[in-house]
Formats: sequence, structure tokens, C-alpha cells
Amino acid sequence: MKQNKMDYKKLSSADKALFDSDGYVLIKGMLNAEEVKKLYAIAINDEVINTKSFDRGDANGLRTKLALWYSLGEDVYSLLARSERIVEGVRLLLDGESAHFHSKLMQKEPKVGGAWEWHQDYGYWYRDGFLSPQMLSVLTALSPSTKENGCLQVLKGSHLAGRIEHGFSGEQVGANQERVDELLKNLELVFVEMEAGDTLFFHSNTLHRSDANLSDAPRWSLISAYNLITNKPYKGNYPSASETINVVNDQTLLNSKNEGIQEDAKFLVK
Ligand SMILES: O=C(O)CCC(=O)C(=O)O
Repeated sequence: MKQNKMDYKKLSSADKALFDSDGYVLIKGMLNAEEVKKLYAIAINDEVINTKSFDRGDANGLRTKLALWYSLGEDVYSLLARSERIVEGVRLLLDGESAHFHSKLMQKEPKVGGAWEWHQDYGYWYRDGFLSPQMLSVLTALSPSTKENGCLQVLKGSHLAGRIEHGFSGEQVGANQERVDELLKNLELVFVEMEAGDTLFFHSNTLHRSDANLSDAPRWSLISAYNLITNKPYKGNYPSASETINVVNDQTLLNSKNEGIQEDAKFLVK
């Protein structure tokens, strides 16, 4: 059944106010059940994703799997990242025209999916050459995300602390623990439990982490990162980060016959 434009969620000025004060905003049901079912089915059978995925070890040696790519195309993940509802939401939150930095498919498998240590995304992206933290991540749950399967945790309001020094923690880059410990005393720790199809927009300086997935349920999510188009990196080779996004209407994800990703999506190779 064709969906009408009015049925799609759109971020409001109240969402923007929450993002500004808390460093994140959760939009329930950003994707409808049919859309998330389609995306998840394609993702778990996507051979290209499978071959391009790599593991990151956490501080306890558990491995968490992901694939990361830089180019937007016609695949279903890009159709979501380019959709009007997401791009308009990003524009509203970043206060201007935005570009796509990268997307990634996070695959936290049952029993083995490792933890992510406390970090700010800008802790990484600063090193990639972005001069300002006018950037954010859009995380859409493809399967339910719960405390049991290692949902995302955020420290509410931590984006206002500015960029914290990051160093290696296992094979990951983690935020300075002394600062994190102090912030933990003062700020609220929120476990962001999500239904499949919910979307979290969070600021690049919001401290976040997640526990290992020791449950029987997978936790898969799609994360796209965006930057204000004027905040393009001064080094590295990230073409989409300075390009206008070719926006598609919200119906395209469901109506398109396109499926998984192409080999030439400019994958991060580990
Ligand atoms: O989704 C998660 O568990 C953590 C992901 C994360 O921290 C990130 O992509 O920066």
C-alpha cells in the first residue's frame, strides 16, 4: 500500500529544543513496520555487507562487528539516509544545509557482540579533520534495542562539556576516564531502549557507550553521520561530506525495488 506523505514523522521545534538541551532526541516510529522489516531483511542477507564487515575489540576482548562506508547510492540504506524526513530533521538540528559523512551497519550479535566504551563521535571525527562539532549521528534500530542486548547509553547534556581528549581503549578510542567519571557524577545516564524503527538523533559531542550483548537477541542498527556542509574536513578523502545530499521523498524506501549495497560504496577497510 502506498503511504501518504502525512504519515511520516517529521522533527519539530520541540524536538530541536530537546536536542539542544540534552544532546539527543529519540523519535519513536520514524520508520513504519513495513519499512524496518524490509531494511532488516535486506541487511541480514546482504553479502556485500557481510564481506566488508570488520570487528572491533572492546576492553574485555569481546568483538563487535560493523561495516562502514562513505558514499551514498541507491541502496536501501542510502534511501533512508537521503530521505526527506531524515535530511530535513538533520538540517533542523544542525541549523543549516548538511552533508553525509558516513553510514554504518552495526551488528551486535547475540552472546558475542562487544561493548563500546564511553566516547564522543567528535573525539574520532576531530582527528578526521572536521574543524567544528557541528555534526550528528542518526541511529535507527533495525531490531529491538534493550538493556539486555546492549542498547546505547547516553550521558544527558554531555555535549555541552565540549570535546574531551580521547585515547585508545582496547581497539577503540575512548574519552578521558577522569572527565567521564566527573560527568557521571553530575549528569543523568540514560539507557536508550528502542523499538525497531525508532530513530535517535545525537550530537557529535554527546558521550555514549553500550554494553556487550550477552543476550540471545541480536542488536542491529543503521547509523548515518552528517556534518553541516560548511564544516567540511580539511584533510582525508570524504567526498560526500562536502556534497549536497540528493534527497528522495519518504515513499521511496518502501516503493523502491533496490536492495543491498554495492561493492563500490567506498567502504572503510580494516
Ligand atoms: O550502537 C552502539 O552500541 C554504539 C555505537 C557507537 O558508539 C558509535 O557508533 O559511535
